Amino acid sequence: MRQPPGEIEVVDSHTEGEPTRVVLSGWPQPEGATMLQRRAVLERDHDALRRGVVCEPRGHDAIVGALLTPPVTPGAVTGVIFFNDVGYLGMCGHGLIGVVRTLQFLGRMEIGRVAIDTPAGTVHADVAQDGLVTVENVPARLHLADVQVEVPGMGRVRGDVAYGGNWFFITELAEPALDLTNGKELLRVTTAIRDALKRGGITGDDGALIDHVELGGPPRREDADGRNFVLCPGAAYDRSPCGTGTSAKMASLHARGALQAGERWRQESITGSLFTGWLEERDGALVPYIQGRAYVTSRSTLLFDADDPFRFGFAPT
Ligand code: PYC
Repeated sequence: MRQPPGEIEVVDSHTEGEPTRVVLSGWPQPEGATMLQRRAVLERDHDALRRGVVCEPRGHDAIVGALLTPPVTPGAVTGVIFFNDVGYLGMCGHGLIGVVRTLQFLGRMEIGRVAIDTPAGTVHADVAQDGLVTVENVPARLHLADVQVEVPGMGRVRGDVAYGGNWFFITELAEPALDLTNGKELLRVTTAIRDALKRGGITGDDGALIDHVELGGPPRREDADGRNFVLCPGAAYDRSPCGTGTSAKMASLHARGALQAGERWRQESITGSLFTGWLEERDGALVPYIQGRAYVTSRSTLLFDADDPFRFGFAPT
């Protein structure tokens, strides 16, 4: 483990309820010519810092961290590697909206469109005068339709495996209802599904772990088309409608003929917040767009006291 820094400067925000912690300084930059190489370095050498920034006692399991790195493609404004209570992500839709609002808050970005490098590829974000952010994500696709997985205590669950910057299993269950008061039960059943997918060897491309499970259901808001509950890779659920999850969901709907290119899909989250999404067909790929809002909530300095036995955090589950 490298010598830890004494201080890490961060800006916190939330995007439609889901928190993002952007690391501005104090974290040693990972080496690597590509974002994937840099993420591998973080996984290998910097995992204690990941826990120290997002896990308890400084954070909690719903926080997504975002380490800013120098860009790797010409014209990109920054690179970003997202991380959470258990590891590192390919892309993060809510997190990207948080990053651009943070850059704007810091005076590092104007209104308009920017390119940002992520391990999943280069994405774009457009910030409007009123703060609405539109993310142009990496291409999304349906990978496996109507997969069946045997889940202990639940029987056979059928769903789609789709990619939207992360890997998702997308399904609907008769119960529990997609209600915040059922949060613990929803976490239990989606975790059981995720474990069963792993046991059953059901994966994304090249054996990629399906680490997000997305339950869909009817909307409660009049301006929404569907409501969701999304289990994130660790112990938390997404408080926002999940940008990469909405991208994957739209690819699944599109493959079933239930969403045309350009048609709006308004995705409500378990907390009642909303993303508006749509797909664009480009060179044989489906490019998802996600619109939402983020708000900066604090700017602070995390202190790493060498005598603190919990300075590198811990994940309770
Ligand atoms: O918005 O893509 C997203 C996301 C992934 C995990 C948490 N949020």
